[in-house]
Amino acid sequence: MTPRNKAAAGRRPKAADGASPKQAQLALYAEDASTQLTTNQGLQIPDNHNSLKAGVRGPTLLEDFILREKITHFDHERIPERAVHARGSAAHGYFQVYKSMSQFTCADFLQDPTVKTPVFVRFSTVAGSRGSADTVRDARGFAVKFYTREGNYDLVGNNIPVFFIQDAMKFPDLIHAVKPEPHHEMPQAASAHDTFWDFASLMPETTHMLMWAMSDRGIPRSLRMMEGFGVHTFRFVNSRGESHFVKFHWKPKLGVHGLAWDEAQKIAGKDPDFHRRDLWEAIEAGDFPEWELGVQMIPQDKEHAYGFDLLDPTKLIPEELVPVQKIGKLVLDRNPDNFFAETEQVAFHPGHVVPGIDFSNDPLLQGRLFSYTDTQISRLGGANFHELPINKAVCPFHNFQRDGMHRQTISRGQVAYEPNTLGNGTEYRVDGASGGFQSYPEDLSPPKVRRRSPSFDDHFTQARLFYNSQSAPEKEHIIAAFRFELSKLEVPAIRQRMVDNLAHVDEKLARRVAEPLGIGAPDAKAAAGRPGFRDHRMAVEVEESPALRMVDSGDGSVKTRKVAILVADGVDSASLKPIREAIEAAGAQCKVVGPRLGAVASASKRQIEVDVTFNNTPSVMFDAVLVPAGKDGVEAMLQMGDAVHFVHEAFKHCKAICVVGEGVQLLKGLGIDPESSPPVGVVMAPTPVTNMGDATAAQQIAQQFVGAIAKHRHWERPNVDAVAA
Ligand code: HDE
Repeated sequence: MTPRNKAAAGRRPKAADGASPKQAQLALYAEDASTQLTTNQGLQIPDNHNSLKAGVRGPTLLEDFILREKITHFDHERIPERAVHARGSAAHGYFQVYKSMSQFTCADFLQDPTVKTPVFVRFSTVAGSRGSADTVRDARGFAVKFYTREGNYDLVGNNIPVFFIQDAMKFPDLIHAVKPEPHHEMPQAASAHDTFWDFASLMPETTHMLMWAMSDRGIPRSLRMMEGFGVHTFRFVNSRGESHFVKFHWKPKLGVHGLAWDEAQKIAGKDPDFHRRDLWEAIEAGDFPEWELGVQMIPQDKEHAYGFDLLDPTKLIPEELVPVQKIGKLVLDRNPDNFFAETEQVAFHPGHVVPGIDFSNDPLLQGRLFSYTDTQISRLGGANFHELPINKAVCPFHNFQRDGMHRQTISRGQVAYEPNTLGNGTEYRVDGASGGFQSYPEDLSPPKVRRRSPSFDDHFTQARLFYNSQSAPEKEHIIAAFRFELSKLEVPAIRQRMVDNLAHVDEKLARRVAEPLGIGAPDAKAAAGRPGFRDHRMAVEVEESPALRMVDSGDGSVKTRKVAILVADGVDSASLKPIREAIEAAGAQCKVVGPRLGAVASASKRQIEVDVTFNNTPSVMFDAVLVPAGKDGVEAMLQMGDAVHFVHEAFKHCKAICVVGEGVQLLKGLGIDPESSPPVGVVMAPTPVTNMGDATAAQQIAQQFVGAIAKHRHWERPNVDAVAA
């Protein structure tokens, strides 16, 4: 064990030390590294370097069962990756309700505020393979497994509250269109290719989710800084059998933040594990990510009170119409012990529900209820995947399902059927009289039809609502993202169809998107004439919803933000100290970035330890940059392309920057006049402060910098596109 692993292992709860029921259960399956090697049958292995041969230079003998066992196991180490959401990262934690929700649902885990329900949460991208990069433009999965006392409940959601399609029938088409193209398997983990936009442009019901995917929601800064949504309308049912429709929301404590697109693409190369690492490191450091569970509830008899259909998964319920009530919190406080056993083998399913939570007739949800068990059977090699430790319920479970691949349970006795009298000697019958999960007895008198409801026929009003609700820079990001994606298409007719559709969201948006694409002006009429087009406009109930934008979200704290402190021989260490202390006191994390590992010498000949280099950890790994004073140090950095690029790139990506004294020289070339007021998000400390005789002035500078970091990004910073970085 490395010292770090040892420390982590020491910290992790074992079965006996008050761990959650799930941790206690998992501990039964855990094993620690051992110094002795055996075969799978327990036979000690005498030599783990040499196979059994006929003479030292002779051929290997078939008899070598030790070699065969080892190679055979290796040959079968891989399982199929998930058909979608293959790339994921997960963590353990708990959920705690704030107060009893018994008025609305009888779900046991939503009753008692003193109960901590263990959870396992897996975040994912959708389109990419298991080894693809984290920061690609995509929706993110947000799947929560609650190990409740009534069985497992899975809330299998996304970070976008609506979906591309309205009916499960179209899911395989959608996924085939977005995945790498079948003839050459390109591009990986990207929607910027012809087949995706061909499909999207022919299916205007995708428009609303496209707006979200092209916004900064598609490139989250961190898994810890994104919202989650159950997407579909579900039902809460209370003990009197009364039903409320419910939409689920996860609201992150750290706010909702995105990357710059240029930054996201660079990170995909510099650190493809960016989100996975960020989640892992935050939990290891004790900065446990936290979300609040929010619900929007609608009484059963108000089902038709809104202009949109609650069953349509391309629609959200504006928070201005139905407020989100926060009912509990989710905390992730423990990394998995083994990626494969936990993150890879976990099997979610929207049909894993508990009494008090039920489905709506959303046709996308209805299709999902079939798909998830089905897919696990091939992915996890049979019908017994519920017995895998990570999937196993913490409450007792029992039925007469038997046998199958990899069965673990040893079911005792003669009886494997119901009703029976032989099991325990008295008649045993399950007839619905003794509780358990009761489906909501919805009144249905349907004709059997294969048709879309006309109430699903407005494809643009909420896309427009989303667009209108964005701040000016966020609108620009959406336009830029559409331009990027559509510019990658080889077939101009697809670009044209797409902008024709966008004209139904917003004329100006469509025109701006079309400008650099080498196509004609957007033609709304042409779009309206195409098959599949539906624009039966619903009443506009909300014109603008501030809850849909990301700017200014969060509690204004800088907790866990990453700040780079640039150094070289000759920087002024005295000017760094008070600013660094203030940043760290506010909860941000500093790393000293220098030209080489080891240490540099400050102007006053103090040693400054370097954590990472300009070259191995570039500016895209940080949220903010601090450039100290010190003539010689700054001179040295000006000679280093990587150091200059670091600052220019951070500027281009609208990050908070603090330059002290001569450090301002590193902004040279950005057209910034040190004498005039600095650009938004840039804090300039005048030279006297660098001498740091004046502690109050230093404090003020530090506080300004912390304030700038808390804003996350200064998207309104002008002319960043002109920066060559
Ligand atoms: Fe999924 N989805 N999905 N999905 N989905 C899967 O199940 C599917 C949909 C979501 O971390 C698969 O175990 C169909 C919406 C997440 O393990 C598969 C339809 C939402 C995850 C599947 C949808 C999701 C999956 C692949 C349309 C947001 C990852 C592997 C009818 C509410 C869970 C697996 C994890 C995974 C099918 C639509 C979220 C193939 C058929 C809408 C977060 O069964």
